[in-house]
Amino acid sequence: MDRMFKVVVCGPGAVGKTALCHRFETGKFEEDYWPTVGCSIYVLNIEIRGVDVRLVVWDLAGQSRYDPLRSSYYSNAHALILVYDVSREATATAAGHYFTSELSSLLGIRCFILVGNKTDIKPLVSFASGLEALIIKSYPKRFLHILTSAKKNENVQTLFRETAECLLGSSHINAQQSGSMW
Ligand SMILES: Nc1nc2c(ncn2[C@@H]2O[C@H](COP(=O)(O)OP(=O)(O)OP(=O)(O)O)[C@@H](O)[C@H]2O)c(=O)[nH]1
Ligand SMILES: [Mg+2]
Repeated sequence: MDRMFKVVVCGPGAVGKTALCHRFETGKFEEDYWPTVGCSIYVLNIEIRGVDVRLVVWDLAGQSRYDPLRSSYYSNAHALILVYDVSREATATAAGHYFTSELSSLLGIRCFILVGNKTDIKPLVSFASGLEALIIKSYPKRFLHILTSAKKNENVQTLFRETAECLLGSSHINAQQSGSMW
């Protein structure tokens, strides 16, 4: 194993954090909602141009009853993936609150990926520019915004591969500038 990184996936409840991890790991999608209890760990192995990258992904519970627990999970994270649901504007607002209260001043974050999930329900998102601007202020050179559908398996590979690329320091998001991609 060449390189190993800790990646934390967070965001409000029922936006599809677990579905994205599960889709990447197993290729499957679960229609039923089974809220994560505390935190689940996924170990995702990705090969990037001959380098084996192991992402140890901490998939955090988003329901508000877990708010007091979450801060303990962020320590030593290399990358953050913040997920909202493109079909529910309130989840972008909630993601903004997450960002301000928990994520804006973490140390050691090399890559920040904002994810709008559920594009199979609503293909474009019109309300996330404020959230983008907020995050870019704290992570100007390490930010990417990706739209996904765990259900249709759209951009899920891209999400985790770009995360691995960024962590290796070889991604365009590190080398040049932040931007949106979908
Ligand atoms: N249509 C659609 N539904 C999705 C998608 N991703 C997840 N879902 C559904 O949304 C619900 C919540 O998905 P989860 O992955 O459990 O959500 P979560 O963000 O992990 O939720 P917590 O663990 O409570 O924080 C489930 O019913 C999923 O089937 C998607 O891309 N499209
Ligand atoms: Mg979950």
